[in-house]
Amino acid sequence: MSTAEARVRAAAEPTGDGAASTVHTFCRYCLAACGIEVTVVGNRVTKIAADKQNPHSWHDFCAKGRTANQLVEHPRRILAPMRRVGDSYVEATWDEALTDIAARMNALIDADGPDAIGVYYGNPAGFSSSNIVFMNGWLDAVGTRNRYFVGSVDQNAMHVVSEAMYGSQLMSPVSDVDHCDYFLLVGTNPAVSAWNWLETVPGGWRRALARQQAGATIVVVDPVATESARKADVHLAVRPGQDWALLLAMVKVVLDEGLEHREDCADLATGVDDLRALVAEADLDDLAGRCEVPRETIERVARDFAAARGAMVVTRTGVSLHEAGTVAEWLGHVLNVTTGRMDRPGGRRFERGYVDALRMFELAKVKPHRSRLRGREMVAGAHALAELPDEITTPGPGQIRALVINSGNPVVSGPDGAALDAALAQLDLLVVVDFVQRESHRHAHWLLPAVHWLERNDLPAFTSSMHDEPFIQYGVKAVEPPPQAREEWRIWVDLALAMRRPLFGARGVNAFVAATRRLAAVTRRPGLAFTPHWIDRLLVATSRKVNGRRLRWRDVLAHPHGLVLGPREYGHFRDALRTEDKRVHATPPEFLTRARELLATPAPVGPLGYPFQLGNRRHRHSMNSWLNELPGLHPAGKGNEVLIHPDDAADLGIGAGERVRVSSPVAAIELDAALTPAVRRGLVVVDHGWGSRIFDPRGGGAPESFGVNRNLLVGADGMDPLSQTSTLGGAWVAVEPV
Ligand SMILES: Nc1nc2c(c(=O)[nH]1)N[C@H]1C(S)=C(S)[C@@H](COP(=O)(O)OP(=O)(O)OC[C@H]3O[C@@H](n4cnc5c(=O)[nH]c(N)nc54)[C@H](O)[C@@H]3O)O[C@H]1N2
Ligand SMILES: Nc1nc2c(c(=O)[nH]1)N[C@H]1C(S)=C(S)[C@@H](COP(=O)(O)OP(=O)(O)OC[C@H]3O[C@@H](n4cnc5c(=O)[nH]c(N)nc54)[C@H](O)[C@@H]3O)O[C@H]1N2
Ligand code: SF4
Ligand SMILES: [Mo]
Repeated sequence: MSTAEARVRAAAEPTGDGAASTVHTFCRYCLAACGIEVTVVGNRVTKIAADKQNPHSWHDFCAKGRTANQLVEHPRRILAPMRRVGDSYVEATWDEALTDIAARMNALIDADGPDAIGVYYGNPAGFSSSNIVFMNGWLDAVGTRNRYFVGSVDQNAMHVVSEAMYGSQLMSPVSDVDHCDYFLLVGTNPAVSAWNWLETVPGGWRRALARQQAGATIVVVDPVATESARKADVHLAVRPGQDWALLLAMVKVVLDEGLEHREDCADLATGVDDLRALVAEADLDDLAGRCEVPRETIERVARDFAAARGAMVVTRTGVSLHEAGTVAEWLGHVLNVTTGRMDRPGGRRFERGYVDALRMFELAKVKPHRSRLRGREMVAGAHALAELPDEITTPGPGQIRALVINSGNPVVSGPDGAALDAALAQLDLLVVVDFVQRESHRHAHWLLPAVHWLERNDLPAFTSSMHDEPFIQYGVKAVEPPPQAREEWRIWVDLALAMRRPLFGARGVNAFVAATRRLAAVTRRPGLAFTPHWIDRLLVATSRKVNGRRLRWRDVLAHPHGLVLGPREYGHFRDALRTEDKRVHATPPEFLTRARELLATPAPVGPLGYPFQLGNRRHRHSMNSWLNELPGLHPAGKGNEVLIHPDDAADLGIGAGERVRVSSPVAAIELDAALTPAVRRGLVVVDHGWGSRIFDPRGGGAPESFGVNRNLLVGADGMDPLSQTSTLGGAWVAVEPV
C-alpha cells in the first residue's frame, strides 16, 4: 500500500480510541458536490465543515451537507433487512432476505416473463456510480424492460433535446460562469438550488453575482420573484408554462434582425433554415401575449443577449415540468447555438471528463422498448413514472408484479401519488432499498438497509464530464456503516447470484465474482473479493491523458481535497458531437412539429372553477421529499404553506396565516396562507416534497409527517408528449378559505 493510500485508509478508518480524525471528501446530496471536511471520533461524525482546501468545489456548502450525519444517525433508520409480517416488520438476516426475494422473483419470471419485475430509481442512485452500474447489471440479468426513473419528473427534457441536437442523451453543456457577461436564467432559482442539473458548477450563483459586480447582466425568468430574481438586473415574471413562447420570440428577434452568429449557423449547425421558416410563421405580439412579457422587453433582452461578449441561456425544472417543457428547453439551446455560445468563453462548454462517459453510456444503452399499455418509447433508458400505476394494476402479459424502489419516493415526488400508492399495495412483492421507510415504502414486503454516502467510497467517473472544470476527487467514506447495512451495488450483485441470473446479461461475470469471494474466504483476505473499487482503478488507469500524462491511482489518493486536472478547455465540442454528421441539429423535426402545434393552439386556461395556477418552490434546507424531517434543518413541526398574492388573498377573503383549501379536479389539501407580492397574481405557490410520512418499522411508533404533499393535486394525465415529463409545474387549482 502506498503512503498516500495508507493515509486515506487511516483517515477513513475508525480510530476507536476517542481521538478525532479528519476525512476530506465531498457531499453527494446534490450535484454541487461540495468538498467537505468531516471530523470523526470513534465511528461517529462529530462535525462537517466546508473543505476550504478543495480546489474546485466547496463553495456551495450548505446546511444539508453540514448536517448530513443526522440522516446517518436517524432514529428510525433501517439497520437490518426487515420482512413484513401482517402490519409490522421483523428483522431478518441477509441470507433470508436474498433467498426469499430471489425465489419469489424467479417464480414470477418463470410464470410471466422478466417484465413481471420492475424498478423505480431516484436521484441518489445516479449520484453513486457503483449503485447505478450494478443496478443496471442486475436489471440486465433479469432482462426486464419495466424500468422507471426520476427523469420523467425532472430532467428528461434535457435528455431528449441533447439526443436530438447533439446525438447523445448525456451530452449536457456546462455553464462557463466566470467568463459570462449575460446570464439568461430560465426556470431556475440557483440561490436556493445551487446551480446543478446535469452539471456541477460549484458556487455557480455566487460566481454569477461576482460577474454581475464586474458588469455582467443577470436576467431571471420566473413567475415568482425568487431569491435569485431579486438579485437579478432584470426579472421577467413569465406566465407559467409559456417559456416556449418567450424563447421563440427571442429566437425570432435574433434571426429576423440578423443578430445570429453567422459562422456557427452556417457551419456548426444544420436546420437553421427550418428555424427561419418557423419564426416567420410566428408573430411577436402573439408570443408576447402568451408569455405576458411586453414585446419591447423581449426585444431588448434578445438584442442584449446576442450582443454580449459571453452569454448563456440556462433552463431547468421551472421549464421542464410543463407541457411545452421540451420545446422551451430546445429553444434555450437554440438561442445558445444561434448566437455562438456553444463551447465559447462565457457560454456553455463541453467538458470531456477524465473518462469518455458518452461512449460508455452508448455501450450500456438499454434496448429500445415501448411501454405495454401506452405504447411510448423509453426516454433515457426508462419509462415515465406516470405510467407505473396502470402497469402494475392492469393484468396481462408484461404486468409488473414485483417492484424494487432504489432510493426514491415517487408517491410524493411524482403525479397522482394516491393512484401509485394504491397500485403499490397490489404488488406481489415490493422491495425497498433506502435508509428509512418513507411514504412510497409503506407497502414494502422487504426493507433493505442501504448505506449513506458518508459510509461509502465512490468515484463518480460518469459525471466527470459535468464538472465545470477538469476535476477528479475520490469520494472516500468517513465512517463505517452499521454492520447489517449494505452498499447498494452489493445488494444488486448478491441478488443476481441468488437468482442465478447473469449480471449484465453476460456469461462469466457471476462465476468471476463468486470465485473472487471464494478466494477471499479461503485466504482470509477480504480484499481479494470483487468490489467496484476495481472498476474505479481501471477507469483511472485507462483515463484520458491529462497534460500529456496518464493519471495514476496514486495521484488521486495523493489529493484528498481533489485535483484540478488542468484549465478549462474549449474546442472539443464539435469533435465530441455524437450526431453522424458531427453537426448540431438545430431543428429536429419532432420539435418543429410540436412548436407549430403550440402556435396553432390558444394559450391554455384552467377548467371552470379552477382559476389559479399552482407553482412550486424548493427549500434551501430540504432535498425534494427528504431531509424535511431533520431537526437540525427545520424548526420542530414546521410544514409548508401556500404563497398567495395579497390582492388575490383580499379578493378571496383570506388573511395571512389563515387556513386555506387548495383543490384541483383530482384532490384537495389544506395549509396556511402566506401573503407575498413575490408571486404573480393568479399563481399560488406550494413547496414540493412535504407531507411524506416516515414510518417506524423497528419501534412501531406512529408515523411522522410534516406539511402536505402538493403533488396530490396533479393528475397523471398531464404530460409533455416529447419527454413524457409530468406537468408537476402546471396544475390548475381553486383556492378558498377553510
Ligand atoms: N411539484 C414538484 N414535484 C417535483 C419537483 C418539483 O420541482 N416540483 N422536482 C422533481 C425533481 S427535480 C426530483 S429530482 C424529484 C425527486 O424526488 P424524491 O423522490 O423526493 O427524491 P430522490 O432524491 O429521487 O429520492 C429520495 C429517496 O432516496 C433516499 N436516499 C437518499 N440517499 C440515498 C442513498 O445513498 N442510497 C439509498 N438507497 N437511498 C437514498 C432518501 O431517503 C429518499 O427516500 O422530485 C420531483 N418532483
Ligand atoms: N436546496 C435544494 N437544492 C436542490 C434541490 C432541493 O430539493 N433543495 N433539488 C436538486 C434537484 S433534484 C434539482 S433537479 C435541482 C433543480 O434546480 P432548479 O430547477 O433551479 O429548481 P428550483 O429551485 O425549484 O427552481 C425552479 C424555478 O422555476 C420557477 N418556475 C416554475 N414554473 C415556471 C415556469 O413556467 N417558467 C419559469 N420560467 N419558471 C418557472 C419556480 O418558481 C422556481 O423558482 O435543484 C437541486 N438542488
Ligand atoms: S447539499 Fe449543500 S453541501 Fe451538499 S452538495 Fe448540495 S449544496 Fe453542497
Ligand atoms: Mo431533480
